[in-house]
Amino acid sequence: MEEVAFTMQLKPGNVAEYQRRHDEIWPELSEALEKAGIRDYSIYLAPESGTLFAVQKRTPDHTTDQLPGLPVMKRWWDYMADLMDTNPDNSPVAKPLQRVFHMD
Ligand code: RM4
Repeated sequence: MEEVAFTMQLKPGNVAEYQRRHDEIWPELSEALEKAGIRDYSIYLAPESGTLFAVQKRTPDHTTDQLPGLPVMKRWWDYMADLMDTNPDNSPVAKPLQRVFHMD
């Protein structure tokens, strides 16, 4: 499985609400992410900057490129848009990270 990592950005003052919404993540969204081939997905917060660091594994046959077209993904991004830096379509601004070290 490939592993990808990227950053997203939380707007100031939204940590508790961001945490709450993820604690109550919609089961249909988790299911859609899983169905798209995402596994072992974590998001970490750098509290001093509000930068979110996401890391996830993807199955070899993943279909994550189709996620932006799914109604449940769009609804979730609309719902989260007040808390995060977003693109014009309300998807979060996600900046890919380059792996510079790995140890098994
Ligand atoms: C995030 C953001 C991501 C989504 C996760 C579950 O805060 O919306 O796109 O994958 O929630």
